[in-house]
Amino acid sequence: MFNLILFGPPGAGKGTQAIKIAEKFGWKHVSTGDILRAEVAQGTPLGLKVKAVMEAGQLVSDELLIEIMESVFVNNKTIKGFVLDGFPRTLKQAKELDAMLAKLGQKVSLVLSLEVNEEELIKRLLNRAREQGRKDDTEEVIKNRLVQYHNHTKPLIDYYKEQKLFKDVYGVGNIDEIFVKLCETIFPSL
Ligand code: B4P
Repeated sequence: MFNLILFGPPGAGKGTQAIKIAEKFGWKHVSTGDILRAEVAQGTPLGLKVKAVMEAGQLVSDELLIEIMESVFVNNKTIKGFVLDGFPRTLKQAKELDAMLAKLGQKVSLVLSLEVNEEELIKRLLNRAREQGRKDDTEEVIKNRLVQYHNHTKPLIDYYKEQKLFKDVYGVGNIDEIFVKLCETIFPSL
């Protein structure tokens, strides 16, 4: 089983590229952002719990995310591979992910990071706000999401570099060209 983590700040193109990668290799795309937004949209008890947190651009608690991911792994034991998009986002989540995978006799295969400058990130997310009206894409909330990324998620780079699992790809430019670079990084022989 190939366990790919697609990594990067908000707006880097994780969601965009994760869908394409999952389709190409027949892997399962798991976006914790999409899972949480679906819970909010359906008004489930979990959705009601996380709505305000997400709309403020804060991170949802590690405990809830770990519970969600445990059920993803339990329910998809026969899958060929995963593209994890938006998880892990904290060191605690990363360590729990290692433990969850170890229980299944698995480990993280590769962490691919999309490198995009902050000006471009803000431009993309404000553009998405105009197109899709996502509540966490306002200028103030975007700034908060970037602060959360710098404080809680960026430290994971060193965690994965130490394990020699981390690779980065320049994420500005044409979506299809970035996709080709990502595929070549996943399987250099392609
Ligand atoms: P996510 O849904 O993961 O949102 P995101 O980080 O903004 O990434 P996203 O996938 O949306 O952006 P993308 O780069 O694809 O998380 C939302 C919230 O959920 C978090 O703030 C948090 O509250 C909660 N959450 C989720 N996971 C969590 C976790 N593990 N722990 C705690 N909380 C969690 O795309 C951005 C835009 O750029 C799109 O409009 C796209 O079309 C465009 N784009 C993509 N590539 C482009 C390119 N090359 N050129 C131009 N535009 C491009």
